[in-house]
Amino acid sequence: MGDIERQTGGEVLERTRQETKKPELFKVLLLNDDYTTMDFVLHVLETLFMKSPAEAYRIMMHVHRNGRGIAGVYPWEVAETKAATVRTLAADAGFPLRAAIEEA
Ligand code: TYC
Repeated sequence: MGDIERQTGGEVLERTRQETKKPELFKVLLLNDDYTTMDFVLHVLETLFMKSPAEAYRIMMHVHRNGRGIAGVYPWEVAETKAATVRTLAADAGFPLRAAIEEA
């Protein structure tokens, strides 16, 4: 008989410690501003977030009208990298486009 069974008279021990599982997926959000061109946002959505032209247009207009919108949903490391790349592309192009990450 194993140690645990000896100690518990054969009962199955249950794990009592609370397992706090980290969320698996994160939304990358684009934030609206008054200076980034619509064309640039479309370019980012098509090339970095791999959206079709129609879907990119839909997301861009949603952000334009509502202030923010979801560019994509990814595991943590991918979401972080995509958001960082948005910031680099925007800064290089001289636009203030911002990206944020949120639990999905
Ligand atoms: N509001 C911008 C404009 O009118 C367009 C825009 C859309 C900017 C989405 C940022 O995340 C954004 N040129």
